[in-house]
Amino acid sequence: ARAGARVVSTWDFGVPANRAAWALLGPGGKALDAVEAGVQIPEADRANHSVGLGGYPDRDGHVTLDASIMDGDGRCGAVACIERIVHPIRVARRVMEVTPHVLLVGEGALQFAREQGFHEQDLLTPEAEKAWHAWMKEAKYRPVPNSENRDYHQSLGLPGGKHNHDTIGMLAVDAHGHLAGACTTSGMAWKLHGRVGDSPIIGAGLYVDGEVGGATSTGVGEEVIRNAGSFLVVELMRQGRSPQEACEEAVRRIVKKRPDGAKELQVGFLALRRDGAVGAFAIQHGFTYAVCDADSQDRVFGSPSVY
Ligand code: SD4
Repeated sequence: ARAGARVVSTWDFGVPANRAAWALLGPGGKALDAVEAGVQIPEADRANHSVGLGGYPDRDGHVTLDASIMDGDGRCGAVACIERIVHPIRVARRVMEVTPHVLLVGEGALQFAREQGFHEQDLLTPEAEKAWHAWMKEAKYRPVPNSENRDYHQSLGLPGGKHNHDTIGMLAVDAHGHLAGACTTSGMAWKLHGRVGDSPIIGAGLYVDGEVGGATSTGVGEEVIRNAGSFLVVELMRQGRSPQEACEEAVRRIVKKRPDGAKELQVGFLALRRDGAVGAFAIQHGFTYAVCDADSQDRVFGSPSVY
């Protein structure tokens, strides 16, 4: 039997994002439209330092964004290292719909966005700039994963540090049984200019197969790319694992490959099977995800973890 519509997303900031997605899903809208609308909430939120506007810059002061979108029928689009556009997810969808390509990067992605009529603006907020200057003073010149950045943020006395802010990955199934997913981030704070994470890489930060389900990830993108994480989760579900078992196996594979047991790293996976079943698993304690359906719009769950 087909379950009703449902949308899930990473972290507690997924709650308002899910609500925006639900405004379309609830009345019978398409999963693809819902996820595109939902992730635009954190993209436009200045107080969120790991997605879109207000995101922390790279070590040279550029805010560069990564985003991808995928439909259950296999269509997908993405942009990586794009600057000056508040809603990279909308550009990703245009890449999917009006070009023969899947992924546009950097200057070329910005040029395409301009041609498509997107408005440009400076994405570096005074607050993010202040954090960048403070980081430069410490002169470590070392990128920090967003999941570790919380304490750092708090130590600077900046607001927002108490929350688990990171990439938003969102997966939805609509009332017609169609699946879609979206993923968007400003990536790792203080990263090298040009660094691309997992979020815009189809199969790493996001993967959706309408016959099976979808998966998305958050945390240190390099580890997710190395292990083709979201594709792995979906393939494991195809082979019969539950969404929970699939997320756990993908996390354990990352941990197993690290000589230090990934004690310092955070990676979390979130999966939605086509029947609406949800799973999540992370390396570190503290990963949360939000679930929204006809029964309840703003539930947040703590994911189980290795540590
Ligand atoms: C990335 N998964 O770009 C994203 C977000 C991040 O620490 O930086 N997490 O790797």
